[in-house]
Amino acid sequence: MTGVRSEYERDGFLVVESFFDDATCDALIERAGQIVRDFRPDTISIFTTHEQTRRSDAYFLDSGDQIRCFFEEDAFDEHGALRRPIEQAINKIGHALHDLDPVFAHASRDPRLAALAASLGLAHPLLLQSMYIFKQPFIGGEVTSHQDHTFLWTDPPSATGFWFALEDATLDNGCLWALPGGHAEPPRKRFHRVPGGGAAYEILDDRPLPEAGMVPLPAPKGTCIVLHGLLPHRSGPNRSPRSRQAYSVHVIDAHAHYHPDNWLQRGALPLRGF
Ligand SMILES: O=C(O)CCC(=O)C(=O)O
Repeated sequence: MTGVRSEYERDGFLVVESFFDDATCDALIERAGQIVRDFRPDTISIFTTHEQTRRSDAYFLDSGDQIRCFFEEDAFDEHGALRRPIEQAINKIGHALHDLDPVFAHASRDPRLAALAASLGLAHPLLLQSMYIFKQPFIGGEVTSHQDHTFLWTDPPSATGFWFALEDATLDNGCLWALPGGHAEPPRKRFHRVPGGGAAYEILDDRPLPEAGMVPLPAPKGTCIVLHGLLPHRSGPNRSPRSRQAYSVHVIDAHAHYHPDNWLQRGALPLRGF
């Protein structure tokens, strides 16, 4: 077993600095900026992982095979007007950048990523979803502790995240936090579509995910952090004047069963590997 694989299997995450060079990070930042500048919202959809407010609207639920922009919760004033230019108001873009956008597709299918996945024992990875997360200055929302398996459920569990810092991620601007070894925790809940429309959490184990022992993962620009699907992880709000832009791609195993009521469905868009 390689060193990185045993480290990943022990901790449930792996930090690989300097995975992307500055030019790649800058190209992704530029492309995301263009997508937002081209965005003409006729639907206001806000992304939050706070339980009480997660929106299960059609704009979100139908984004598995689309490129769609979701607003920050704090982007609007009490009258519903944007407080700031749209480029500084978007929380994230999801969820098929890796298939539909040439710049993101190129980076997502970097052969070095395929090699990293193979070195961690991921035998048949398929690229299921991608997200561009802005973590905007001053209003960047918190992402509460969660297990990615909750959202990308397969039997057996196989969701694995590849998260890239496109700018320095620090304690001040909302870097990731993770619980070393926490991937041994059983799944707490499953987010899935419900009959009649929408999606909801099914509680499987009502114990909260452990917070004690979580460590910050500050990540210089270009870092790749691999996250096991059962690993509790989170990120804090960004109240600093600097954004913390990141890109993430989640893969599942081709031989695992992907549930037909998972919130993320891709219609006719085929699932492909690296
Ligand atoms: O970038 C963040 O703040 C959270 C990302 C995350 O939870 C993920 O990619 O699974």
